[in-house]
Amino acid sequence: AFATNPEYQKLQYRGDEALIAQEKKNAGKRAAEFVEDQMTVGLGTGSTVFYLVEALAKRVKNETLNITAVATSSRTAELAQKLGITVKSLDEVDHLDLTIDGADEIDANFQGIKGGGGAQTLEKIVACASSKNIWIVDEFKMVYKLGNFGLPLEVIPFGSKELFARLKREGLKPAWRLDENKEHVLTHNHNYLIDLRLGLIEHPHLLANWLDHQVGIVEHGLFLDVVDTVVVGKSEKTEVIP
Ligand code: ABF
Repeated sequence: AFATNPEYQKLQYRGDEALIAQEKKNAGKRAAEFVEDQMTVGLGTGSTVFYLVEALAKRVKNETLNITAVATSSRTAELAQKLGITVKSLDEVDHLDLTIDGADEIDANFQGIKGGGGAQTLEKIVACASSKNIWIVDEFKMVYKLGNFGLPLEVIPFGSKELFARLKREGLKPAWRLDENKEHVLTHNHNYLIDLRLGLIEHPHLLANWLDHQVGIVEHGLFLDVVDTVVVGKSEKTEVIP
C-alpha cells in the first residue's frame, strides 16, 4: 500500500481529482462500518471525513445508529449537526470509543503528518483522548517516508518572528501559512501556522522531540504512534491495514 513507486506521487499531482474523490468516498464509507451503536465518536477534519459523516448520517437517519460525536473543527461540527448527528464538545463526554480522521501523509511505519487544514492541535487532543484511532485516506497519501507534505506547526504569534528565524537556522525550511491577502492564516485558537518544507524526514521521532521542546510552538503535525487502523481508498476497493 505504500507508495515506494514515485509514480504514485506524480499521479496525485497529475490532478486526477475525480479518482482521488472516489477513493476518499470509498475510504469514508468503509470506515463508517467501524462505528457501532451507542458509541461516542471523534470526527476529524477534511474532505475524506466528509464522506464518513455522510455515511454515518444515513444510518442515524434510518435509526439503525445512535451515536454522540465530538468534532475536531467547527466545520465538521456544523456538517454533522446539519445532517442530524448529535455533537458534543470533548469536555461534555467522559470518553471517546473511536476517532476517525483524515491525514496528509502516512508512512510505512504508520506514522503520519496531519494539519494540512491547520487543525492539528485539536485533532491531536481528540486523538489522544480516543480508545482507538482510524485514519481514512486516498492511496496517494501512503508514502514511504514522511516529509513531502509540509509539516504544519501551530505557533503563538508573540515572538513568532524569532521562532521563525530559529527554525531557519536549524535548516527546517519554514514558511508562513498566509492567505491570498498575504495575511496570517489563523487557527481555531487564533494562532499562526508555519509549514516546514522538509522534503524528507529521516527520523520523525527525533524531530518531534525537538519541536516539542521549542518554546512558542503549540503543536506540530507529526502524529507518531497514534493510529491503530488505516483505511486506504482505492479506485475499485478499500484496503484496511492491519
Ligand atoms: C485532517 O485531514 C487534517 O489533519 C488533514 O489535513 C486532513 C486531510 O484532508 P483531506 O481528507 O481533505 O485530504 O485531519
